[in-house]
Amino acid sequence: MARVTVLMGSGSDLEIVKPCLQVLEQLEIDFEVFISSAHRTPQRTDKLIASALQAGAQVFICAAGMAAHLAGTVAARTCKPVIGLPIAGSTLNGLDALFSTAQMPAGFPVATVALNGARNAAWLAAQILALQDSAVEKRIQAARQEMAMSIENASQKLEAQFN
Ligand code: RP5
Repeated sequence: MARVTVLMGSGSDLEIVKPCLQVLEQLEIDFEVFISSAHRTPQRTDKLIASALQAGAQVFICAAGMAAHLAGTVAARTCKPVIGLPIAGSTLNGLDALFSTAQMPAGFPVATVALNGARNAAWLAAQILALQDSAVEKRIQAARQEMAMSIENASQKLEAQFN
C-alpha cells in the first residue's frame, strides 16, 4: 500500500523531483507518483487525490513551479499532511512557486520545503510516518548516522592534507 502520494504539475518537474523518490526508496517507504496539474488537468488531479485517500495515503508531496497551486489544491481536499515542493524554473527563479506554496490561508497548511528541496520533502514525509512507525524511525536514524560518518570522513581527508 502506498503511504506517500507524490504529485508533480508537469513532466518538466521530474528531474527536480527524482531525488525525492530516491530518498523514499532508500527509506523503504511505499509511494506512488503521478504527473497532474492543478490548472491543466483539474479533474484528473481531483480523481488522483480521491483514489489516493481511498487507498490509504497518509502524506502527500506536491511539486509545482510558477503559480504553484497543486499543494494547495490537495490541502483543500484532505486533512492529511501536505508537503509542498516549490520548483525553481520560472523567470522569477522560483520565488513565485515558493510564495504560492508557502503562503496558505489559515486552516489549510502546506509544509513547504526549500526551492527544489526534493530530498527534504521525502525526509519530512518519512518523519511524519515515523510518528507511528518505529521501523521508519530506525531507518531515519541509521541514515543520519551515515551522513555524520561521511562528514567526518571528508574532514579527515581534508585534515590529513592540510593540517
Ligand atoms: C507548473 O508549471 C509545473 O509544475 C511546472 O513547474 C511549470 C511549468 O510547466 P511546463 O510548462 O514546463 O509544463 O504547473
